[in-house]
Order: sequence, then C-alpha cells, then structure tokens
Amino acid sequence: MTFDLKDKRVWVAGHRGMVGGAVARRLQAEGCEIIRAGREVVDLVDQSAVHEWMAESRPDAIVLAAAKVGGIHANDTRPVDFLHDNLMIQANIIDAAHAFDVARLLFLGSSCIYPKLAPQPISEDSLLTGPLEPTNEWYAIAKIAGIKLVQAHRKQHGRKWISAMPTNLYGPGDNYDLQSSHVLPALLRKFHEAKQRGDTEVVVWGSGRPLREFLHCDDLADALVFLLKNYDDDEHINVGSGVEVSIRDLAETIAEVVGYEAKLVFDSSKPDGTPRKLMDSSRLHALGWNNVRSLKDGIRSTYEGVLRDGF
Ligand code: GFB
Repeated sequence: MTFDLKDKRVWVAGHRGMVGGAVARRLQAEGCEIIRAGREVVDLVDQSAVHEWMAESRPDAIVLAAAKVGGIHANDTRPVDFLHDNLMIQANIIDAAHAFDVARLLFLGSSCIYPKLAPQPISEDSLLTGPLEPTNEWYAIAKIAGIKLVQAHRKQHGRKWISAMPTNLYGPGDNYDLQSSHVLPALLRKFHEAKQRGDTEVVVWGSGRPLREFLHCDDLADALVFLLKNYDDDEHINVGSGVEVSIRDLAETIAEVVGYEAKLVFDSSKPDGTPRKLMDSSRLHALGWNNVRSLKDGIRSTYEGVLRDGF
C-alpha cells in the first residue's frame, strides 16, 4: 500500500516532545499540512476535549507521539502517571480518530513492551511471551494496550492503522532533567557540568553493564514517515538502529564527545533495568528503510545543539 501525504492534513500529537518535534520537522518535506495542538489547546487526557478538537480539526492522518515518557527512575517511581495518563491519551485519540474516520494513524510504542528476558535481538513476535521488566511495566502495559487497540480497530473496523516500536531514543528536544531523563541526555549533562566545574568523578547509575540500543530521533522520524506512507499490517514493527553499547561504553563515548576525562563512579543503589534490549529490525529493513547515523555522530550533533541552545 502507499499513502500519499501530499496535501493531507497530518496531526502530530505530541509535537512539543522530542519524537513529535522530529516527525514535524521531517514531514515538512512531504508537502502536507502539519497540524499541531499544544496542551493549552487540547488536554489529551480529557476525552471530550479531544473529541471536540478532532471534530474541528479533521485530520487525514495522525502520528500518535503524545505520551508520558521518562527514564528508568521516573518510570519506577510514578507508575500511575505512566499507566493512567498513557492509557487515557491513546484511548482518547484513537477513539476520536474512529469517530471522525481518520484514514491513517501511526501509534508509537517502545521496546520495553517486550519481556525482560526476551531472546536477542528481539523480534516483533516476542510480545506477550514472558514477564515484563518491573521498573517499566506500567508504561509497557499502557503501550501494549495501545498496540492491541490499533489491532482491534483493524480487525473490527478495517482501519489502515499501524504501530511502530522504537528503541531507546535521543536527539534534539530531549529531556535533560537528571531525575526524569533517560541515560544518554543524563550523561551528556553530567559530563558537561563536570567539565565546567572541574569535577574528577561522574556518577553513573547501576552497574554500567546493561546493554542498550540507541537511535537518533531524526532517524526515527524518517522511518515513521516511511511507514506512514508504505506500511499496512496488523503486526507492530520494530524501529531500531542495530547500534548497541554497554552503559559504561556509552559513558566513555560521551566523555570523548564532551572532551572531558573523569572517573566513572557506579551507583549500585540505582536499578540496572533490563539487561539487554536490542531490537530485531529486519522486517523494517526488508521493506527498504535503512538510514541510520552512527552513535558518535548522533551524540556529537546533539551536543552541538546543547552548546548552542542550552539544556
Ligand atoms: O535510559 P534509561 O533511564 O532507561 O536507563 P531504560 C538505561 C540504563 O542506564 C539503566 C543506566 O541501566 C540505568 O540505570 N543509567 C546510568 C542511567 N546512569 C544513568 C543516569 O544518569 N540516568 C538514567 N536515566 N539512567 C526506559 C524505560 O528504560 O527506557 C521506559 O523506563 C522506556 O519505559 C525507555 O522504555 C525507552 O532503557 O532502562
């Protein structure tokens, strides 16, 4: 199938977030009308507000990038926010998309939907084959419900809606708050501030041994636009980079990019989370999408942005 985005009205739900921002930037090349609505325009947790807003704006397509997101500590300590708010946001948008007959909808999940000890690299069919990682099961359950709701609409109403599962992301517009951020922006900030202060040590949470795969948000956005135009299948699809590193190696790469040597101090009071989550993105590659920058180049350009605009 091909969906021509030209002259379509495309709502990027969550355009102020890192992923939504990247998708809105990428869509500019498609000749479509990009619709944005901040929280002051529509509160996505409010069902009637979403319904009313959709009745007025009538998009042809939706990229559902609005979500409550955060790193391991935020997920582990604010389970209600991650479960309840995400369930509400996605159900409200999907429900209104059905009411107003939206032709295309792309729902975004996360690699944490897969079992904690899924065989690596993780293929799409690992979903619901084992227990989840406890630090993020709340977020994962919400995202799994979103995938199933999209599938349910396909099955019951014949909707051409799809779901994509990105791996761990980073890039411009990331959250740099040290309590709620993900590891990559946290370590970028920690090294930058250590350099400014002349600290001899940088604290890294956990053991440094977990492995993570990282994808730049602009690479993700490119893949999502590709999927919006070309993918129409019941099954969700993984979007990874194949670029996997240990947290210790990530810290060393960031130290190099920032240009500051410091002793790494591992804080074992913080959780490691999933030992490894490398996605199998072979289905996406087989469709013809392949465009991934190196991790070091991605971190370098992200850091340049931080030096220019601040955290
Ligand atoms: O990026 P992160 O918070 O999320 O943590 P997850 C990845 C790993 O980096 C963990 C370690 O082993 C952390 O303990 N780490 C080391 C740090 N230093 C730091 C630090 O300063 N800050 C942070 N945040 N981590 C999230 C899920 O899991 O990933 C979400 O909680 C979502 O649900 C997201 O799926 C993509 O990869 O562990």
